[in-house]
Amino acid sequence: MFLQRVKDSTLSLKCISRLQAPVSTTAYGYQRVASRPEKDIKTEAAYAEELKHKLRIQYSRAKLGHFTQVPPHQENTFTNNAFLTSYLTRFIPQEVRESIWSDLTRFGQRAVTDIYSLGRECELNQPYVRTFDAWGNRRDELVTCEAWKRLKGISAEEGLIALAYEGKYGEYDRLYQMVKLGIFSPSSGLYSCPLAMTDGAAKTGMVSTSPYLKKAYRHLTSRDPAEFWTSGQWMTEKRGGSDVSGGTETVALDQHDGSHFLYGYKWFSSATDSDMTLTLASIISEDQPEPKSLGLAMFYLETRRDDGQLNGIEIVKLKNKLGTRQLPTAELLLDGALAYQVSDEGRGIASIANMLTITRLHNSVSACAAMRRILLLARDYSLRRTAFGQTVESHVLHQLTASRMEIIVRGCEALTYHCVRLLGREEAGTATAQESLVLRTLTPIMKMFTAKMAMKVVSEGLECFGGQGYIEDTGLPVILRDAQVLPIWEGTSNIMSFDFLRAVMKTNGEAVTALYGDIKEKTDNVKSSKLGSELEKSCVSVMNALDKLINFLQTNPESIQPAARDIATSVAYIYIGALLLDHSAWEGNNISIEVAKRWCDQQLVQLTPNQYSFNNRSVVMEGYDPQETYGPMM
Ligand code: UCC
Repeated sequence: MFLQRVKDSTLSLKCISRLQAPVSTTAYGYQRVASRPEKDIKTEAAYAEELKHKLRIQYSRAKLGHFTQVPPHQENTFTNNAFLTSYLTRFIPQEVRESIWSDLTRFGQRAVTDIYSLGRECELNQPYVRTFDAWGNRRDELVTCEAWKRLKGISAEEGLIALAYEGKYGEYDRLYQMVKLGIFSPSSGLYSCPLAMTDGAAKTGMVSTSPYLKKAYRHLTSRDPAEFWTSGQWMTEKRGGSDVSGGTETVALDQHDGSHFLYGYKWFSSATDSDMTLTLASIISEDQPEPKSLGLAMFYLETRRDDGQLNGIEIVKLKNKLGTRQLPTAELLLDGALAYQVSDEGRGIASIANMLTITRLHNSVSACAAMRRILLLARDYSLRRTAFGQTVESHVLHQLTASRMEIIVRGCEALTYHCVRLLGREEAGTATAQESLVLRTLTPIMKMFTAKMAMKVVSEGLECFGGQGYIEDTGLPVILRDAQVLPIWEGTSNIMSFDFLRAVMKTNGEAVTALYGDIKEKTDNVKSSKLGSELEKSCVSVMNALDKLINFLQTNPESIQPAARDIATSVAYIYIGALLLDHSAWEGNNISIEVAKRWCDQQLVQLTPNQYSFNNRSVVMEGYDPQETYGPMM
């Protein structure tokens, strides 16, 4: 009897193990159970169940089924980006390309292997502050994971800041650096954020005569991890995220030896572990306890003293953010932080604005990179995932949806890398006056437009994964959560729209003339190219839209404030149209022609004139009753 039972159970175990049928992999890697017909499996399963019942075996594996989903595979984000590689082939001379291409290709692979793992580790081991030790001593120790520290070293070794300042490739240095940063950004666990501010500070140091900033510049642009510094940009205070001049309360007490002690509260200090920072304060002295009306000055400070202690800084708390959780963003109390004035009094905002141009460019590079990342993942997944009997990529509606996303991303990449190219030319001294004006005018438009599109494309991208796009441990939702900072950080969309108007006003309209001339030149060149007749209609659409916009600006000065966002958005659509046409005339293949035509077929002018004079406040406030509010939201 006993022997019979052992024999039966051996049989049953064999049956169960046979249920784990061999799995084969298709060309695109999705798995299927290959060898046995469904009928046999059912028979064996039923037989095994019967045996288990008969032998009174209590334990059973949960019935999870045989199918598992295959995750998307990561592609080389450089070599597999058809638009960017074509763009660089066009604009970077062959001898420079030969020198940098292998580095970008290698880095593209690294970004989806070891760097990706480090970035993911930063998301899974988020920073925290150990405010006090067990004995009640104030420590303010910011604890970051090893991966975060390693990413700092990698940033130095890979020259992610240095590349822009080494002067090796002249006007192509910036493009090379920003392409590399774009590869790094979506894998970097948000280390791209401290790098943005570091780059901004390096640029400020490059153009400054201050010995403090000169010293900092050497560290910020170093390739040696032991020497490399990152910088913060502590601009935001409780009263003012956008209104910096009206909201900065920090004061700098003059020590009459060239130094100041800063007292204030910085409300959003990202990259709290930076080595130095640039910040703003009003100057006071013992004889002058109230700030003078001159306005803010810019200050340089190192975050730690020589003994390693924080420099008159207390980390009050780390922010509990929707995304970018890998990044330590803190509220900081400045309680006598030793700092050095590095701009004239009243020139603080104008000086820190140098930094803003760079950080806003980083914002756009990150926006493009986030969109490209989700598109590449969705593209790969569509080849592996089967629904309704077909792979997802073979459904025509999916193809159209994904192609629309691709066109938006190409438009954003065209605008962003065009601005990068102009910056590179400006820094190398080869830009024309018109190019510098165009760069100043397009920077806020680029920042606003790419950030907004990133939210749209990344959200749509998650939808390509169905429910999986909503599941945290796929590593997908973090892309959306992190992208939401892009329209907010470094100036919201409305502030960017006003910054565009600021550039126009400050140049008495010359900026608009420069943009007009630039767009006209591009479309004229396209019309006289080999593809002129094919692209003629799209060129006319761009110029008609531009004329309509300029006519509106000239005839509706009273509407310019409420229309600021629509104006900025229209400029983005029109300028990108010209860029894509220009590129398709150069490239000449069916895909780039289709992309350019489809872009220009959209409504390029986004003005809504009859909305500007309406009392829009009344729409918003209808139904608001202050008597029926029940205390602050906690
Ligand atoms: O709040 C934030 C935290 C968000 C959440 C963070 C979570 C972690 C994120 C990590 C992500 C990776 S971020 C901070 C957001 N705030 C800003 O970015 C500031 C937004 N505000 C602006 O951009 C404003 O437009 C200001 C502060 C730049 C300017 O305001 P004002 O006071 O009205 O300035 P003015 O008087 O118009 O300009 C002062 C001078 C002028 O120079 P001069 O005197 O020579 O005429 C301007 O021409 O500054 C010059 N200027 C510029 N120059 C102003 N803007 C620019 C510019 N963009 N480029 C060149």
